[in-house]
Amino acid sequence: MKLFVNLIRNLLGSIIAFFDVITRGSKLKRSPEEQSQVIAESENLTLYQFFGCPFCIKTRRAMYKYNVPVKKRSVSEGSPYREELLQGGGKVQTPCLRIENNDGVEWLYDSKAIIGYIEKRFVAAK
Ligand SMILES: N[C@@H](CCC(=O)N[C@@H](CS)C(=O)NCC(=O)O)C(=O)O
Repeated sequence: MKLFVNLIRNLLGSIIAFFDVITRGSKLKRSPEEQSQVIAESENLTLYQFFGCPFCIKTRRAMYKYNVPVKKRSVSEGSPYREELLQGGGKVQTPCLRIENNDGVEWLYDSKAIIGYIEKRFVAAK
């Protein structure tokens, strides 16, 4: 039963992910200097996610649109990043953004909160 549910979930996720890719618009354009700065700052960000999770797709879509290249870690069953997320953030819920800054590490859950953070840090203020 669990296998069947996972199969359906992955199938639906793949269909959504496919439509996500073919309906993506263009990326936000910045000057080369500004984009280099964004790339450097996003080194400290990691998105813990599932490929087919609709909330993760929404979050990845926003990151693509805002041209913020955040590295991704899949937390599917058996992945070591699953345990990393559980230990660090406290629960296996995706998406979760790991933010490393001078004060330490913050684990930000919820697609809306993550997109808001990306907008505030990389779009609104620039
Ligand atoms: N409100 C959350 C919902 C996230 C959510 O439900 N994610 C699912 C995967 S699609 C999940 O991690 N479920 C496991 C759980 O909540 O424990 C968001 O927008 O990020």
